Amino acid sequence: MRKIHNLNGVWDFEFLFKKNWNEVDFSTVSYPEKISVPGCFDAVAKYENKRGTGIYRTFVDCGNTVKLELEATGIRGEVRWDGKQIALLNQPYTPQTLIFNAGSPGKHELVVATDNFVFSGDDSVFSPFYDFYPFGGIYRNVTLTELPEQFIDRVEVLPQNTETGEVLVRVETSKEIASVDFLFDTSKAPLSCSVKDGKGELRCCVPDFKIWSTETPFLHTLKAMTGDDELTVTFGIRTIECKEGKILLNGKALKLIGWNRHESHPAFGAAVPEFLTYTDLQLIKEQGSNFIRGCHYKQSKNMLDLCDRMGLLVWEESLGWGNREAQLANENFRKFQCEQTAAMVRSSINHPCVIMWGFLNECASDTQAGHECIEQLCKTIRALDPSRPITFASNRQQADICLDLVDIISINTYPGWYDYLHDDESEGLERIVPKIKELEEFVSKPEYINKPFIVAELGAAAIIGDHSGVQWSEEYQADLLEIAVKYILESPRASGIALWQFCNAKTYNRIFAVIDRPRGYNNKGAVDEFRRPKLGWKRVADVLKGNVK
Ligand code: ADA
Repeated sequence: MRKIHNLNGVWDFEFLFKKNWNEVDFSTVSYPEKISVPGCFDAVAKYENKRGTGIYRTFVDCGNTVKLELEATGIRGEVRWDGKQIALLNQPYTPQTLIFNAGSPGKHELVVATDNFVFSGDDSVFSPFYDFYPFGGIYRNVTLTELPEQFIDRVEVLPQNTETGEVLVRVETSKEIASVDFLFDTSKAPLSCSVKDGKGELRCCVPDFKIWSTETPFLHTLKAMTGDDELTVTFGIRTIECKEGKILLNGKALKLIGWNRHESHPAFGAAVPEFLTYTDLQLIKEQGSNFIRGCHYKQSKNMLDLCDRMGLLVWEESLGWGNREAQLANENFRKFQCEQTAAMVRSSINHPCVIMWGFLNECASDTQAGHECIEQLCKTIRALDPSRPITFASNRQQADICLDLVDIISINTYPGWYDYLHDDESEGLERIVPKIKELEEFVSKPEYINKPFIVAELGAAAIIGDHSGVQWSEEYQADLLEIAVKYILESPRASGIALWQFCNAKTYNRIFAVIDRPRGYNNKGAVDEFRRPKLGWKRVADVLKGNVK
């Protein structure tokens, strides 16, 4: 039988200021402090805004074959087991799963070194020009599972048909397993699936199934069993398709109204705890919104589990921001993008809340290198999951040459904000509807008319307490959000909008931050960084509840 060790808790810790992870001499590390896992070391007051490497240590009583799951760590680093390096870490926000022999049963040392340095090379995974902060630490859950000799590695359930309850079950196991039994929560007897070279597949109908939808987010479970191992996964039965310019959930056209949300909080950095995630999602649900774009990286398992249960719809995208042509042409960068995007899809595939995959926010999608890179990413995703539409948020608008590759056209636009620098606020607000109409006309060209269209970002900053009525005031932000949401609700062409953004989020202190990111924050949240609502938050709620005409 497998034995699961939850490794969240207090670990030994040392911070090496200004040292990269690969400059660490592990023989001299003395762990003078303790720190929480999950957590970001640079959200702890002492290390706030400092760059360096955090070295984390814990001990685990285990042995033989184990699976270590690190849900997310800082920018770069390594994992060491009993003093030896067993893996490199270079995919922030991406789950790392390591299966290895832990040695004989007893106490073993686990060390994770993780830094928060960014650099601007063409193959860099997190560049200093990204508009969100590169936190360091072990900022999501850590578990270690002792596996039986023959084990089930993963189980995927892809819903196929909401009338019959048909699903496609895919299983991966260790090599010697010849068959796996499956039991749904509603089954009377198990079904058997044969396995060859560690892979098996079965199409079947879930008995007495119930549909997953935003109003009735019903979840099923599937238990996979073999020899002395078993693994249970949760899934939902729903379909998602794009047809004639619309997005259909369970065959019905959707209007997506919601928010871009960063996993960020002053007290926790990127290690947003489950209770806070729940409060965020509850606010969004209660507002009447139904959609979250998880910008701009893979979302935490806690967040997706909650959205599954609450019936919120998610656009999940892999890490990227404003990547330039030279990066998109760089082989290492492309390899990194494909690897982390594949890891995201494999990790989130069973979540019914995820209704579309994305990547590379605002990249150079007006270039040939962009076309090649996006084509590779689409191929990578479709090979793993043909069931969900693909999109990316473009800011190249009419100059974009990659829209042929995706299922949904998504465009970021900031009318009334970046295009407007006068002191008569009404002029700025007058720009919103014409701008969205201009984009709608563009996506109504014959080659795009059958693809759904989403406004993936639109918003304005507001400083809580500023009631001047001009840019940066709560009133200006509220008016701008109201105009955009009202228009999208009525528009026959647009399938939705992800407003920018749910909460204020920490970004870098550098040139553009001095000009338009006061306090080192992106202040376009409709709630501030502590989740205190601005006027715009309430105004969108009123629009969605029909209280504003
Ligand atoms: C871009 C980007 C966001 C954010 C936003 C802004 O559209 O995708 O991450 O930086 O602009 O606030 O300017």
